[in-house]
Amino acid sequence: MVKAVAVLKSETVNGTVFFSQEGDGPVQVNGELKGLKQGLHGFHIHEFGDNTNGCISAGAHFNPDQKDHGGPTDEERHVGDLGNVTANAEGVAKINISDKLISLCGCNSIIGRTIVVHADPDDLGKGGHDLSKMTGNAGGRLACAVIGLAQPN
Ligand SMILES: [Cu+2]
Ligand SMILES: [Zn+2]
Repeated sequence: MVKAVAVLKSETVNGTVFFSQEGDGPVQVNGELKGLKQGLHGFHIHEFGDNTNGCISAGAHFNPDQKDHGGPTDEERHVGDLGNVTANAEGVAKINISDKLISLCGCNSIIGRTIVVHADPDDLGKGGHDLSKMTGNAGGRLACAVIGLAQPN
């Protein structure tokens, strides 16, 4: 079992996201984010674990296979495309995702990269906007954090 964690903290949004993986199996992504506007918010792994210029220096979506942006269940997607999280009326988003493409080891490893939650919904590549096939047109980066290894226990 490999475990990882990311602690997000910005002026408005904060929370913790936990990752775990058994062997080559899917990665379980669990956690909670607070301080969001009610509704959908794009949720991705971005390429770099570089937050020197805030969330901007994390770069684009993690995309080792040079694909177009998509939704998590699509064949055509970035490895980092985890879709959306949904915030309730209190601004809390509970995260409970199982993803087969991201990994905590090997070529698709997300360790040392950045998790980002966005201001707007990710259109999963289907919105018809110029940015749909690149970013899902998910708007600004509200909060982010570098994903680090955690004690497996
Ligand atoms: Cu993103
Ligand atoms: Zn993407």
